[in-house]
Amino acid sequence: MRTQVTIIGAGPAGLMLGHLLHLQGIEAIILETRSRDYIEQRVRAGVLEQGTVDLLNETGLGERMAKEGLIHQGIELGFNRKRFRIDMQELTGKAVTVYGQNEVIKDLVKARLSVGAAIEFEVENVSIDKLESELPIVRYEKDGVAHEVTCDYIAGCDGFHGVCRPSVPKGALTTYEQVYPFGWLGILAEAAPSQEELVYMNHERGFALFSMRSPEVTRLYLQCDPSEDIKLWPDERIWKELMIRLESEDGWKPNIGKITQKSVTPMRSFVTEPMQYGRLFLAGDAVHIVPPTGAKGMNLAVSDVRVLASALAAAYRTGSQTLLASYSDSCLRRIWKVQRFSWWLTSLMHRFPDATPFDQRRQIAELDYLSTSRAAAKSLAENYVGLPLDLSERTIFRTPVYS
Ligand code: RFL
Ligand code: PHB
Repeated sequence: MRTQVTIIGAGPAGLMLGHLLHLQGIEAIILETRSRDYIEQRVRAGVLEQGTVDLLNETGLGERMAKEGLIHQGIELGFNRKRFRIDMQELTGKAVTVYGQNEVIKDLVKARLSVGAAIEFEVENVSIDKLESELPIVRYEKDGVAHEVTCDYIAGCDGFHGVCRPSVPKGALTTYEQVYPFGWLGILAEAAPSQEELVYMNHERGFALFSMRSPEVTRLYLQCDPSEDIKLWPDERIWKELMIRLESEDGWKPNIGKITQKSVTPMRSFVTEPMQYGRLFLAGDAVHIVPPTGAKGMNLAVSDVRVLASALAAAYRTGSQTLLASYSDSCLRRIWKVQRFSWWLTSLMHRFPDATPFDQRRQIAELDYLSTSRAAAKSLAENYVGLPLDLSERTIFRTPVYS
């Protein structure tokens, strides 16, 4: 089979890339190891930056999000059983939208299938070859039958455990990584959110997060050991711990309901550079991971493929590879800022096992500063709602421009 772009992975990166390429008249096939049902039910991220929301709206995918998404103009942070609010709307003029990643996936899959564009689910043994040539090859099996796709470009959107990044010859990529000594135990509960905005709580027993998915469903997280055995956490233990960590002086606490999903996620910061090798372009979790504290993973995946789609479109339109050649540098500059923010918020809100009393006092002082300084609150807010994506940005050093 011959196509223009082979996209490996039907997560937010792969599906959004397929959608953007389709709008440019570029043909692509998406290969995915899991079933449609699996990727549409997989519970993951929930917070969309304004830029992600704008892109979904501008490309015709915003209808259900407009009805079911919850617009959040602020978030709350807490320490010492007190909460304070960061008014993102007032500080930046922007907001975020709470809409499950799996809902975005459903909208993207539906849009793609409705125009008859290809997604192959439940493929096996995917491999990539001839990355340095102008016609790279992708091989896979489906229902026991071997297939070979020849294409112009391969997009490696196959997540952290995918095959694309490990297929690049050793020495061509450099990895930067930090693994955290904790993870998140996350639950979904059939309980109405007890307040409208998210609460990030620093507690001496560990971080806790109050979030939501809909007016009927609360999403909650607890800092835990990265290898925590979920079997040791019956529902009663989870609720007891959540109440201890979240309950605040004013009496606020989450509503309790039936737990419908439970999982433990370890946390890491990870970047591989560059994001290109020959005709292979890596995007999303395949090339970078952020700890979930800043709610950035899905948004970064979407912003990568936005840059990649415009570079591919330029290559097909003009024959010039210039934008493709600068894809990695353009993305990495923003990715590292988002890495910095995600690491900073993670470091601020979690208890580290080796933290000294000095470290803890410093954390509390920083939270106190955030709650009293407009400059500090604004810095948090502008990162949380999403840094601008400057598609024309090319130079690293220039006169500072502050907005
Ligand atoms: P994905 O979503 O992992 O998709 C990769 C897809 O590739 C498939 N695949 C393959 N397909 C073909 N061949 C192979 N050999 C393949 N190997 C793998 C996989 O089945 C999968 O379908 O990566 P993508 O598209 O880069 O998207 C990244 C996001 O999913 C991820 O960053 C976010 O979910 C991270 N994240 C959050 N991001 C946010 O923006 N806001 C949040 O609030 C947020 N919260 C979270 C999160 C991630 C979490 N977990 C579980 C990791 C909360 C959690 C708990
Ligand atoms: C979520 O609702 O899943 C969520 C919200 C905020 C985060 C991370 C995850 O920072």
